[in-house]
Amino acid sequence: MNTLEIQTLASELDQALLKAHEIERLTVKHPSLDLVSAYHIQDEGVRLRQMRGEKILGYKMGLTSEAKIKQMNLDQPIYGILTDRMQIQNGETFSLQTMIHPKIEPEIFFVTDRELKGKVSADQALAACSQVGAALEILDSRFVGFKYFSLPDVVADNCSSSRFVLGVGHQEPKNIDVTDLEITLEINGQAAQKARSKDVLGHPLNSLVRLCEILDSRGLSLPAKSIVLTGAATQAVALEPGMQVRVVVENLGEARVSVTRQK
Ligand code: OOG
Ligand code: MG
Repeated sequence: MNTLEIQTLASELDQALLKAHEIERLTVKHPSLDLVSAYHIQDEGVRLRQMRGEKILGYKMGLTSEAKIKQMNLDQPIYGILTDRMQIQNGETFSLQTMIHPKIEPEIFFVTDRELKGKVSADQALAACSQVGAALEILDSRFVGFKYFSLPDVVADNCSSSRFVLGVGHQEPKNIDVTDLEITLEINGQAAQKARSKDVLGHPLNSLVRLCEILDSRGLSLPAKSIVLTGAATQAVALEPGMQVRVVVENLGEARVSVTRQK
């Protein structure tokens, strides 16, 4: 795909994001869109956000658990970018007004202290991290009906990212074994989804390993001080006005957020 096509598709997605209207998935008109071009469209979309003053805070991995692979019918880990304007503070109430068809899902996050370059092992990833905790991710797809049948569509759309919330009670990764912790997503005080941290690629650190692999294959590295969402271990749940949502991860604390009653 040439530069002009990449810019045009990135700008269509960017307008859909800004105006909160859905568009047809890209592969309807561009069936040969591949992952390489899809990441270029994502890069261009991030550049448009940076031109509006947004700062990159980190990365989100997607499709790292069976539950998500089944829900979305897509089968390969992918990444998107997180910016400062996507962050909601823990405990905040926010409105769905700027979103099309939002969903929410529980996540485990890490923060890196040092750059991770090239292929890295889970131990090297662990040694480079200074925080691990509970997070919520709010997804929104710019595509009609939150449906797409190909990875390139979702990668181009910055992996359906919309907002994220980092929790309280996070730990220093070297002080805690995060292999097999219970993760609970509560909606209005009731458990709605449950999973275990090992459901994320066998261990959430493997998500960082995969992220570094994908970045390396693109000639990039994972910068120091990056937030990384490792991918939901459960299915995402549709967000409705008035909902109160909380994630609790055993030994890693919790994150919560509320949605305003009016859309
Ligand atoms: C893609 C994003 C997936 C996750 O945690 O697996 C994701 C989607 O579900 O639309 O964020
Ligand atoms: Mg996610």
